[in-house]
Amino acid sequence: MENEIKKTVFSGVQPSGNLTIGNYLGAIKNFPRFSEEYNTFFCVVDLHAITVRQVPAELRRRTYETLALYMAAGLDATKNTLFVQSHVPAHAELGWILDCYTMFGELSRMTQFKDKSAKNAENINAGLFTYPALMAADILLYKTDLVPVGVDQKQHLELARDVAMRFNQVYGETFTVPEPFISEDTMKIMSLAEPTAKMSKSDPNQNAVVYILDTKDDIMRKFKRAVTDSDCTVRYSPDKAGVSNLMTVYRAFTGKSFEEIEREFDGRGYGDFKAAVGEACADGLAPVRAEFDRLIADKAYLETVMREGAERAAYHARKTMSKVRRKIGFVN
Ligand code: ATP
Ligand code: LTN
Repeated sequence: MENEIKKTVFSGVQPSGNLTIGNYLGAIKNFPRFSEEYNTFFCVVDLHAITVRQVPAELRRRTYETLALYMAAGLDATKNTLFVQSHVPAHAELGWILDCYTMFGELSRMTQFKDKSAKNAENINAGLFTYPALMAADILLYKTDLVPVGVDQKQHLELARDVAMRFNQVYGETFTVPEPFISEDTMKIMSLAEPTAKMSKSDPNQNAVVYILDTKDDIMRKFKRAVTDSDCTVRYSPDKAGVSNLMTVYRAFTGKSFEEIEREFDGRGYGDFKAAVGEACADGLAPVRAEFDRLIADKAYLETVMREGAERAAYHARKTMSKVRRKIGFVN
């Protein structure tokens, strides 16, 4: 199963809120396709989540839920290393080391930092600032070749590449320089209320966001209310952000092309179209939800998965860390 010839995939999701169809279509749904041909690591990044204040009991619950959602979306725990970031202390350790090879100016340019600082003006902590160096550590610990993420993470990936190359230049070949894998068709799902902004799990407007675990009624209602425009034709176009976003969701759940969708709804109103998007989304998520309900009821099993995942991850992380320590000049 695991061997040296296979390339490595790593990705992470924060247990910082209820996961959205943006997280699902942009990231998690794409993960299982790598299971067979790659060594895969999928991590619940709880260290990242505390860059924004979390309620302890909720953080713990969401950590289980995120792991269960990984599996409900099709990740088999025997074929993928599924684990929780804080269970492998090497992440924090390499994170610190990479802080010392990441420039203040680089971190200042990160748009996620700027966005999150604006949203959390009362808590602009140092962790929020150095977040991308910890993310680079996650990736570089496992000699990762490919990182499947939504397009919002592209800038962080570029930073991880720069840090890896910088370190390699100083100390000789140490880290694999990773590539992003961004699925073109679902790279950015937009808010239903404000279709020019990313759909985000931390959006305070619940109607703007469809959660993976929403009921069918909620899903239908949210799509029904989604912001569109006054022109009433289902057509994909940059000046029709709301409709185009709904078409993107519909395409992702049905496999139909934009041309097919335009033909299907030719001469029909937005009412029909929105109901169809809601149906397709609810139907697509139903099996994920059913499997999630089954998994979340078995905490002991989830804990076994976490423990075994952390052991496997730690084994690989240890190898990288001993190399890094030696190169830097730490006494063994
Ligand atoms: P937050 O709202 O707390 O900033 P988030 O919803 O952006 O969180 P993350 O845990 O930061 O979620 O992201 C997990 C993965 O989901 C990342 O790969 C990210 O690129 C992807 N992702 C998040 N939102 C979207 C979206 N709207 N469209 C496509 N991909 C997304
Ligand atoms: N920064 C990511 C979550 C994340 C991640 C990673 C993604 C943390 N570490 C490593 C890919 C690889 C986010 O905010 N979506």
